[in-house]
Amino acid sequence: MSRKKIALIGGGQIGGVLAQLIALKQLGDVVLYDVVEDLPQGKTLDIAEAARVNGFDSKLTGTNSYKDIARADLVIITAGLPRKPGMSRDDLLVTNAKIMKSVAEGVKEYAPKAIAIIISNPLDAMVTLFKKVSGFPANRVVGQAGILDSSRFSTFIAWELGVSVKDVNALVLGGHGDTMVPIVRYANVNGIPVMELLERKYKDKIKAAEVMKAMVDRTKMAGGEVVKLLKTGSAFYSPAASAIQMAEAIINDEKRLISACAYLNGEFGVTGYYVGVPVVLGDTGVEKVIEFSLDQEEQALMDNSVNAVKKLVEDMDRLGF
Ligand code: TXD
Repeated sequence: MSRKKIALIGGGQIGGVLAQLIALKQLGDVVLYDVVEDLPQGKTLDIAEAARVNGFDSKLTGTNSYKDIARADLVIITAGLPRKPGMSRDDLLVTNAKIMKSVAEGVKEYAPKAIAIIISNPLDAMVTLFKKVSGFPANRVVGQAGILDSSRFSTFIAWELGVSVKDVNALVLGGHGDTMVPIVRYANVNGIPVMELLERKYKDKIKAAEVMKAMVDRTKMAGGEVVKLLKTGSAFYSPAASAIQMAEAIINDEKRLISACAYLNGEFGVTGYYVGVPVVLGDTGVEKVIEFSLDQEEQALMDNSVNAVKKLVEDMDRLGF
């Protein structure tokens, strides 16, 4: 059996970590594409030269030509600028939309059967644009945000409760922006509701609610917190790790139920937009969107987040993308 071919479009911070993780996990052979000359060649050479030490056989190729992504099974797209301190993800719209349009054209021409995972920001709009320009069916175009946002929320809960994050399940839905929706009601540690654990810890419902609100707020702002510290770019280790979980689910047909930016056809009251929702990921891409009942408050937060996504997509349309 030959290895899967995984094309990474964008060889910056996230692209580099993606290439390394794919090799370490032997998920497939990597083609790293970037517009900057020599950059992808240099990164892949560096990673490949550690093959003996890390013990992998994956092949890594760096390129500035779309021809080299021909017939890729999976394409992971990080092309585009990251935020600088003080910027919102939405501030990247115009620059990154131009880049995403050219990427979608390249992928459409050379890897028309691939499944595409989009990472570039503003995420929900970039996924929408890739789908529009590539003409790929909706199940083969998915965005990464929900795994990372959910992982951030889970991490803060684990720190607060002093338990292993491996036992924490906490889902974040909605757009990948400041309006994202951490689902508090179902957050649990091995099935035990987080709110109950907080109430027992603080012996005070109001204090427990305040602690949860602080974790929810930190989750929503977590990307910005890293940007502020790094000063020259945004988070890259955790977004790469999150996209790799999606790549593994697709390549190994794992049917993982995770939060991802998927096309909605009436689910959660939304039609015709890409938004973060629970999906089942397998070897055909998004196999199912999983719906569950939101309570009134959650639905209001979801509606607010969907409206923010709609506004961004409308702005993009108005700008002619
Ligand atoms: O969870 C998430 N979805 C995210 C998304 C979490 C964090 C950051 N996220 C976004 O990913 C971020 O806001 C950016 O839009 C992307 C990529 O972030 P990264 O940190 O990897 O940015 P870099 O290091 O600047 O890398 C971007 C690369 C860089 O090497 C450019 O030369 C390249 O993109 N680039 C292009 N590649 C291909 N084609 C074109 N046209 C192009 N233009 C620039």
